[in-house]
Amino acid sequence: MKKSVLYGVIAVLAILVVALGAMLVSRGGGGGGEAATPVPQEAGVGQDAAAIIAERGLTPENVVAALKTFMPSGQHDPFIMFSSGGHSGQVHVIGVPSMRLLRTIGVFTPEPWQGYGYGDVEQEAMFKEADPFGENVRWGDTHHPALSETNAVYDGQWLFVNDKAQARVAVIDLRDFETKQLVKNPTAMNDHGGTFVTPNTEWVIEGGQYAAPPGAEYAPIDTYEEEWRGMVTFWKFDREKGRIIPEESFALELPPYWQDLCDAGKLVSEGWVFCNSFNTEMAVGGAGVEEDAVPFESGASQADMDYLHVIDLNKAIQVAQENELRLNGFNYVPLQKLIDERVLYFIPEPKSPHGVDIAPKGDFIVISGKLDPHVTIYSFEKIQQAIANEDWEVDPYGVPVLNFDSVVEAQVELGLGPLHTQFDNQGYAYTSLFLDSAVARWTLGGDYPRADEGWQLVEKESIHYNVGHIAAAEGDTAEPAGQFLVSLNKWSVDRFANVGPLLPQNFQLIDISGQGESMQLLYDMPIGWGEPHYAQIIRADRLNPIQVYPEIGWNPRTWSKDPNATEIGQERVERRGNTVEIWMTAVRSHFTPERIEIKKGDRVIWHITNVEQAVDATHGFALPGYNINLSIEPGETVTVEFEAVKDGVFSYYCTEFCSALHLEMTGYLLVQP
Ligand code: K7E
Ligand code: CUA
Repeated sequence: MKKSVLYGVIAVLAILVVALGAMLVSRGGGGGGEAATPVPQEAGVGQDAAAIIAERGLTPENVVAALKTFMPSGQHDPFIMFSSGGHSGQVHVIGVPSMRLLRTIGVFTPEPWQGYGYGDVEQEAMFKEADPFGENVRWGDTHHPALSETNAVYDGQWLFVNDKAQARVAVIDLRDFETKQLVKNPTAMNDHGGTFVTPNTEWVIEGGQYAAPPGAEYAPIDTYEEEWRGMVTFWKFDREKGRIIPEESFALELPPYWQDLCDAGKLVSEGWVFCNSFNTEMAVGGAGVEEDAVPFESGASQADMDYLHVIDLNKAIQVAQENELRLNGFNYVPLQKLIDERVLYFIPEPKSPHGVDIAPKGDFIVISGKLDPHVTIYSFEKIQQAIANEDWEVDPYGVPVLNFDSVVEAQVELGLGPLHTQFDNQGYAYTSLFLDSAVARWTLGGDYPRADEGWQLVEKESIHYNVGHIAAAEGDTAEPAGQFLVSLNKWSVDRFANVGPLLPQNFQLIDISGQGESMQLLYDMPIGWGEPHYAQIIRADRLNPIQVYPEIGWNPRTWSKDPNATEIGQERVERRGNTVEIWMTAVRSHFTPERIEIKKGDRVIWHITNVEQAVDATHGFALPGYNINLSIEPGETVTVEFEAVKDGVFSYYCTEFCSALHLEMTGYLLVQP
């Protein structure tokens, strides 16, 4: 719809609403304030917009909000959001502004619809390679998705995400939206400050969280200051291969402060990395059991300042290349080296900070102290000055601590519990306020469009409730798009129908497009799959995924034709000793072969090729009793391997309703005793 037409419709509807006058029940803003009207809908209310508005008691704001999010059937969203799935271990792909869930990407947790983690030999190998310390872990706690960037702008090619629980990083290919690699960090048990990418995606940053003895070894708690350590890891990403190269990656040994989020410098600050930390008090907990112990929540919150870690990445790379120390086989650069070679600096930051976010031009670093009502803004230029002037003291480990007053640019009082900041294209920054349950909008100084207004709070929009991250469209890049912001709220309390005591989280869509106008809450989306943390929103036209694999018999892992690709007419079953190998095709509406006779104890290698080239013509393959479940997209070849440990008759069948004769798309595996 053309903008002028859209505004025309909005105007007409608004006039109708006003004309209806006393018939209307005013219920506050567009979704904010009180709960939505409980009036049951009658299907027969008809085509008359004014009658529907009256019947439902909608306000003009409600109507405008509905128009702004509505996508007529067949129309696509202009933005796509990649949201962490929290402890679902997955990534979720959502259209903005319609807030329609487009798909789930299986990442750290098996996902049945995609046949992810149910027999595909290459996926099994991928999971095994990243198994933490030999355990078969099949879930993850995804926190921060990171889209690949070129010149600090999303390029739509790759997506990374971390698993906080097990310190793992995943590589997702945005050609087919599939997970292609999982890596386990051998130096740590858990992480948090990842993933973030450098402006050209050479490095994927994975910051640590809870300090521990390096390599997840044992050391007594009274050795905390000497033996326990924090870390930040830089994973080398090879764009050509589309893989992280562990042999070229490295970790930095850090003091046992609890490193939290990181962000990579860009443009003027390219080559530098910023990570914050809390518990620089080095509290060791123990409340409730140990005498005289102080619980973490107060022990880690005593000091007024913690340390922003400032890392010279180019120097770090150099030092890592010369470093010989390996921890569990992984390049691990000792803290003393970082001090001697001037890789690492600290800056005091108030108070138990959480988010660190770099402004679009790379010139300012914004810190939110959870226990401080301000955001603190540091100037990259001043940081460089302070380093050049050696304007520092040292921390107990000998790391230079730059003088706070020398590097701070501004502090803006926003409210209670500031956490994370995003940016738009109008000179505004946005910060989530957890305790206030609000999103604050404030102006950036420097040479941003609203610099003449100074660094100051403009307005706050209430959200429901307890916002963690916020995601603005391309709002952490060098070219923010503005327009929309999603507030990722932890609690929904009364926003949705009661579904029992485990409540969904609430994604609230906010319109931030108004020039000098207020933000407007547009839409609530319940999230019933785990607790998302961060999300990134990319312009849809930057993505260019395939719809059908390029050739029949494609292997999505190697991104080439599979040696076991099978064409129609080449299907066969071969036996070598007690190994049975099957080359099968799938097409609407049959598998070939449809009967396979083997013996108990046989080793089975089974290749299936979907020979379709039609868009959306996916076939599933379920083999009950053997825990095998595949999704074979058009053109794909998948291989499963198993031992026929159970005799009997097993019906394999297609799980995707692919045609009128889909139910006939089946066959028998006969396993002789
Ligand atoms: Cu604030 Cu893991 Cu980024 Cu949750 S984190 S909210
Ligand atoms: Cu193939 Cu149903």
